[in-house]
Amino acid sequence: MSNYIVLGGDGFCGWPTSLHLASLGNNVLIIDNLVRRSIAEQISAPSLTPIRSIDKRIKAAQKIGNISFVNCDIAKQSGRLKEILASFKPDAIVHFAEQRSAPYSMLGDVERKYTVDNNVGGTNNLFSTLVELKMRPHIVHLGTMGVYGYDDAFGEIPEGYLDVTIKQTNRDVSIGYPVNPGSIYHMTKCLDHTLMQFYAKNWEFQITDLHQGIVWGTDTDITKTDEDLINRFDYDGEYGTVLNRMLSQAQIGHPLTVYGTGGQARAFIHISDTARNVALACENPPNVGERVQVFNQVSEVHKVRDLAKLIQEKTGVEINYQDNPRKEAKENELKVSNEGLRSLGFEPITLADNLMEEIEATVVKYKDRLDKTVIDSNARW
Ligand code: USQ
Repeated sequence: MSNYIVLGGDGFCGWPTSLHLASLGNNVLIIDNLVRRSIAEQISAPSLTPIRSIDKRIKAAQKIGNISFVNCDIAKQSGRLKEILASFKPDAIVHFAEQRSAPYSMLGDVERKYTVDNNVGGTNNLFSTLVELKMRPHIVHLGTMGVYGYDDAFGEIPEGYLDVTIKQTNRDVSIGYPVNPGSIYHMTKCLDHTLMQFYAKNWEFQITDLHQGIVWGTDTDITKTDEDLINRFDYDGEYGTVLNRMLSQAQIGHPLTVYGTGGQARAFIHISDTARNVALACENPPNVGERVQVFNQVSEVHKVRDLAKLIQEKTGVEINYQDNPRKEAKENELKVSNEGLRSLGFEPITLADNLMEEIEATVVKYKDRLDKTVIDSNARW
């Protein structure tokens, strides 16, 4: 049994991951400031599923395993974070505690500053506090595929590092993949990565950065077992991710909101695989003194319009190709390696596994809670 802290363990990925880690017999402490809930209120876009209060969640989760919760803002409450770390003595810390919406980060001045201060400040506070405490738990950070940009300029996207030959010296070296963020949010994950390389080099931290694709689904085998464990489901213009959004739109006959031509190719992963892969990553740290270990946490690549067509075939709903509110390539090709996690036993769930029906059933069940007025995104860049 290991002691695991999950920063941001009340969120969409953090909650099912915390449950999974506890179900494996680990002692799990969730640290969260519940900001995802307050942002949802602020933008009037609560989860489609009626997620329970954190107290009710934790009470139900204790039937699954050893799991507890502390309210702390890691970006602002360094002193409190230090006390918690010193007393819990984690073997590994999973770091989800970041503002994770690209459109939200592009809404305006307040959101840009908040996203950078919260994400980069929180990551730095975590590492700096651990240096002070002379503690070196394995840090598993949730990064994003968006750090690479989404193109095939260098062929298949490798896991964090690119093998190149330096023209001037004719030497073969492995360098960090050139970053190419497409939003303030994605940029913070690039900054986090640089920060972590320094902490790994200077203070010999063992760090794994998981470059995750777009997560779809809502339930895992565990969240399904009890209504009090239900996971959040976002469909709004800022926090809903594309596949979940379109699946919910189809259920209410709302034309599918494809931005531009829908020629954007992106990598996808099911929420159950997020939870399982984080556990695999926790159990497999890099060696002390190694550079940051990067795994691409992705299952399959699809173009947005192909997903829309798939949903249209199943439901007959219209597709609305609308002006793209984002600055991104109209069309791109994408190939991604996921060799690292596969070598540890990852067997991806794919769209072909019929789990889209499960999401449809969830949407039908909570259809009355769906507010059409929050479907459109307010962000433009
Ligand atoms: N898109 C549409 N219609 C919509 C919503 C999105 O066509 O209604 C398009 C976007 O233009 C974009 C693609 O779908 O090309 C993906 O958009 P998204 O909102 O599903 O995902 P994104 O903003 O990239 O961010 C999400 C998560 C983020 C994570 C990232 C992984 O919110 O936390 O890091 O996916 S990745 O995209 O691989 O970088």
